[in-house]
Amino acid sequence: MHQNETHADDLDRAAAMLGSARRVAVMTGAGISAESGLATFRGAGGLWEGHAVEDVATPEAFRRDPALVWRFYNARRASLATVDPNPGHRALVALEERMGEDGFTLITQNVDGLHHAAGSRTVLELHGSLRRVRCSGCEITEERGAEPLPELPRCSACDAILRPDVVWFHEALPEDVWQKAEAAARSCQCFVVVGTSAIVYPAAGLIYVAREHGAKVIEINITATEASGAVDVSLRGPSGTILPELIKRMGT
Ligand code: BV8
Repeated sequence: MHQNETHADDLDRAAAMLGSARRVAVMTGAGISAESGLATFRGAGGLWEGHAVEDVATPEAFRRDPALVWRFYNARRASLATVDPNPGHRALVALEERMGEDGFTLITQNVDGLHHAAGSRTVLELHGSLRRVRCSGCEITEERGAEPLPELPRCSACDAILRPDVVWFHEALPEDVWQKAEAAARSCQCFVVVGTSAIVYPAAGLIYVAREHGAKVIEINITATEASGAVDVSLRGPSGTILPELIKRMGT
């Protein structure tokens, strides 16, 4: 059987798993936003201005050199103003509409807000949002979209330095969001993991939680990942093409 026949068969198998599930959970990573023009974390070898992301996206880096960390985040916030959701994000909106509110949970590691922009109604943002800032003093949070911020933005209430409202390495994920994501992974019959290298924990652990609770796991990625050995179907290719094709094969 040559390549695209197996690919078509895999798409049909995956569509059947989705179609027979009462509850579906989807977890996305930076790969779903690649076709919108946003860099992934490990695509550029995980480097930014020669720094490993794991060295910039940490509370220690912020304490040591807040201006450097803000340069990293302001550069990414600026790119948000220039990108739009792609057909992969929109296919997940269609899947949410098809499955209904109780039958669908979207979990994302991404902080780019593109799922919201595409029209997804409930999005569990495990790692926070680039569009929100939080005061490092009084903790208030503000939606600031993609508007340019000063090099060292300060809180209008207490004048302490603001930080991006994202989860840095060595920080705990928001407890309420994590609980909902874990519950969805435990109770779904089909777990779709899209565009993640499945390296970052505890997010990547959700794949194994779903599997251990009997869900069928579908992976959509342009390459194999840490999780590929644990999935039921691997759909190799760009999520902007695969996701719309998959939803189409679910039939009416
Ligand atoms: C924590 C926000 C503890 C900031 C991010 C075991 C258990 C628990 C923790 C750990 C553990 N082992 C290690 C840790 C520590 C650490 C960790 O996981 N480190 C890794 C590097 C090993 N985890 C943490 O620190 C977490 N916190 O554990 O706290 C704790 C508990 C209680 C109390 C106190 C502390 C916090 C992790 C969150 C870090 N923050 N982001 C920011 O964005 O700047 S993580 C960051 O990586 C992003 O969120 C990103 O989404 C995420 C994962 O990366 P991916 O999304 O997978 O992106 P990547 O580039 O890697 O891959 C892209 C994929 O897409 C590739 O596979 C590619 O092939 C594919 N692709 C590309 N194009 C396409 C495509 N696929 C389809 N279509 C395409 N077109």
